[in-house]
Amino acid sequence: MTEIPKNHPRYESLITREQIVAGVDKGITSRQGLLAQGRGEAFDYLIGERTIESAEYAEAVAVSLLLLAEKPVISVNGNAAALVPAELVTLAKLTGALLEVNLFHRTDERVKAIMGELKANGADSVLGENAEPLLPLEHERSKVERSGIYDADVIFVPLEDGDRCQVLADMKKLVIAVDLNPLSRTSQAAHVSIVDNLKRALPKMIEMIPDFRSMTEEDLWEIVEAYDNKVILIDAIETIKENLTKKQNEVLGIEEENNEPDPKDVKKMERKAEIARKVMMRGSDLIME
Ligand code: PTJ
Repeated sequence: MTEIPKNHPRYESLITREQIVAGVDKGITSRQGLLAQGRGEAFDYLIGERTIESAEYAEAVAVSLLLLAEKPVISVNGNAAALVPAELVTLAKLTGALLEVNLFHRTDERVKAIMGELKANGADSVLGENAEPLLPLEHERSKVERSGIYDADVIFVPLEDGDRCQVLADMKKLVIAVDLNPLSRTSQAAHVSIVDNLKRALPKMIEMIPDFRSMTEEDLWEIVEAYDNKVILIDAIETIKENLTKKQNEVLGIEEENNEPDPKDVKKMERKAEIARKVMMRGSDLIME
């Protein structure tokens, strides 16, 4: 592993690269996963390498759905296992979700390596080894376990490649995706698209859980019903546009008016049903039966 000095301006990003490379070395992450990480990095740069407010809202809705679900499953691929193995295990334990390895570049060795990594991080059991081609897809992602992803009502897919997300949605499952690219097929097909870096999204979701657990089911449903995924996608795209314009103005030497509200005046989105309703007064486009 290359030694990265803590004061390097791109420390976080470089450490993440090292984690992904280590994942490849351990047989967890595919070589294609390196390319996926590069694409993610580029979008993270455009988003501003921070959790935007709409992503935090999507994370809150995701937590609500996972707590409400009867059979939640967290689908794990090679990138997620390299970047956030402990957080995936914690999220599963706190929400009662099952963990299942599901890979695009599937080999038995990689499935076993990822299961081992999750177990080394505290998972009691991990599905994926006995997967069968149960999804209508022509590739290896079709292989899921009957008692896992196939039977799930809510599926959390941190990092995906698009078409399985659509298939799961067609099967009337609620899909939560984490993808830094708001234009990707995954983001467009998921019911809840978290446009954030996996490494920021998972800790934030875990931090929210104690508050959400003290809410009634009715309150959690209110949060879910008030949610409109299109608004979240539009906000992410708008953020990218704003960041690009800001950079363009910097290059052109155009001084911007300071329209930024004083941080003291910005009311943090409280994770409560009433606030969530006020933030996005839109009808739900989720399939809720
Ligand atoms: O482990 P496997 O065999 O299942 O393969 C996994 C990869 C990632 C190779 C496969 O799913 C793939 O090819 O994915 P894509 O099509 O490259 O899509 C990856 C998406 O994830 C892109 O839209 C990236 O912007 C996004 N992304 C990459 N890194 C992160 C990310 N989103 C959030 N957090 C990240 N760290």
